Amino acid sequence: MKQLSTKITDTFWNNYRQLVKDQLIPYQWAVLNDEEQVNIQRENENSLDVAKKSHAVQNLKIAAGLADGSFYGFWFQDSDVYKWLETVAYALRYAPDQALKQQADQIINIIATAQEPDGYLDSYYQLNAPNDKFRHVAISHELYCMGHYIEAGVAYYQTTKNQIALDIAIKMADCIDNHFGPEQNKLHGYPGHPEIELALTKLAALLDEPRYTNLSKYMIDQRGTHPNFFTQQNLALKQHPTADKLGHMEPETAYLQNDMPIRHMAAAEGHAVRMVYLLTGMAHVARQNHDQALIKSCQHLWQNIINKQMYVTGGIGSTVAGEAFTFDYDLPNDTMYCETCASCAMTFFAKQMQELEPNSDFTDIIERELFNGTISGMSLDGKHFFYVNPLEVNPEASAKDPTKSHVKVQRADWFGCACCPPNLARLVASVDQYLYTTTNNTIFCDQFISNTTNFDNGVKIKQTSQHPWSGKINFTITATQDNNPDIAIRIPCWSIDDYQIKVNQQLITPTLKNGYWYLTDLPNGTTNVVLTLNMSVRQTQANPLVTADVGKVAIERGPLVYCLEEVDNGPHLAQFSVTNQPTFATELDDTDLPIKFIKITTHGEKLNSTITDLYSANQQLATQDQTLTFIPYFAWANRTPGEMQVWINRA
Ligand code: FUB
Ligand code: ZN
Repeated sequence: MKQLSTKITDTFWNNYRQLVKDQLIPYQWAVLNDEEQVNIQRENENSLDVAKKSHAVQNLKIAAGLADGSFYGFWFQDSDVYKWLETVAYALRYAPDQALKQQADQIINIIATAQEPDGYLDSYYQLNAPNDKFRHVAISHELYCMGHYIEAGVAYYQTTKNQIALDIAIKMADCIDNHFGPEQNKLHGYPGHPEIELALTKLAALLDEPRYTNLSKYMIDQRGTHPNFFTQQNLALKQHPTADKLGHMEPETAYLQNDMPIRHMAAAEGHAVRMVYLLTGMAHVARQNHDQALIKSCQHLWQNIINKQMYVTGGIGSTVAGEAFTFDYDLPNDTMYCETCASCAMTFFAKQMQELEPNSDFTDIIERELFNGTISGMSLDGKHFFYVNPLEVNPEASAKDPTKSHVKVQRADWFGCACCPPNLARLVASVDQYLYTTTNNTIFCDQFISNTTNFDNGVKIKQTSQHPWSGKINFTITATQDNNPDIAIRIPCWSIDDYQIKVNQQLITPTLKNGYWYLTDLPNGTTNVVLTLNMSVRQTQANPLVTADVGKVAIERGPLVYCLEEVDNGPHLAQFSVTNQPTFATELDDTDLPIKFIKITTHGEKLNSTITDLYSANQQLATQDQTLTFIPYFAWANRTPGEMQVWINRA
């Protein structure tokens, strides 16, 4: 069974999707073409020289022989253009636009011209080190860039049937297949930055071509084997010093997820985006190949991440050092990384896990990512971005403590390493792909985002709600053929103890399977289902092993995580606490932000900081009443810059 067409009718998500279509796509295009004056932020104290411009389109034009000049920017700059193209592919599905399509067709023609006859394309190597292709793949990002093109080419072909877009992708995949694999004359390697693995599975699925799945599987299984491929390439580089322009990298590390075969890995490790892109590819290969052992590895690492290494916002990556996972329960709130790309990656991974075996464990996480950790990466004007998504910010610390220089208080115009904005853009533009999962006999309703969707067996589902502000979700399900599928509706973990379902106005007593309620024996005609979820404000606690959160709570309502901001509450948020048995009030925010949201208030306490001594023994610190105002985490940093805090003390 297949999801044929989806029209999103949701106020919350249509606002974001229009923002991507009307603001972000043209803005990003202007930036990629160096036509927009942007102030590019230094990522942290130790980052390389600040970039002055993107130059990403120009790099491709130069590689295509259509312009003069030299390569500029990060060596994986091509991927920014490809992610833009992928976003356009999705946006054209909900907002057809001939001029935009022409722009995309033109860049595809440039990309086709830049591609070498054997399918290779990487403007950095073509312009800077044409004899050193695939000689230093631990660092080079050639496979990462081509992976991003393949994803874009597949999506653009699916939308427009542009054959050139698909042919470029096929030629790239064939080029990689000709160079990598178990055969004697090929490289027995895999990329430093996973991405190609998941891209190949998408191409394999589109073309029904097992060769690409096999190549992806080969790279997954080669990782962490001996002799170590990167070590061998490093040795060979000594004979070809020109290929070493990108510097040296330890060849066998947790950072690169190649210190052991991935099937033996007990915990997610290393660079967070790399780890989770790899897992996304693994889950897809595991499904395509019915590889039970690989499924087990995916499940194991999934459990490790969501139970021990994930922030309440859905963020992953606890340290700036290597943009990486650290160890179980290490979730510091003010030094973390929580890269926007890593939350996007978790969404991709969760979707692949859901496709393997539907379970609300996966779709709950997709919801957490969609409503919190991903969209916090973009301002409400669609033109400013966070790379790092903190759970606690003190502007003075960001300015003066070098270990917090990556924790920004305001979103930036752009980045030298600009992976995050286009990643978020492609996710928002493709959010319709996360609403349903279909198996042979069941349609799983995974997310509560208003839409009308047609399935290939004549079933139509219309979902309407004011979610995430209201918990009442209406489903109108129309079936017109015999042998109707079951309809399974997710009961989110945050409402599992208190929800109500009515079918054609009749209250029913539901039983759940893997977090879903099943409507079986769907009759022809129309069935109305009303799901009412519990939208009470929740005080969420962390496992006591998370030292950063001991004695604290996070405020949540429905799928949203909330936070305190200085602009509403005044400074010194660390002195604030919620009372033992707080009552929460909810009301519509009356500021003039472009998104209307529900804010939460409660009467809390603040430590009275009249004490002047740094330390004072045996004194009870006085407290004063303090109204606490919480706003959704995704909306923070859209007003006067200041402190922000997700976890708050409990009195
Ligand atoms: O290396 C390419 C991208 O740059 C990664 O995915 C991000 O984490 C950033 O390091
Ligand atoms: Zn990123």
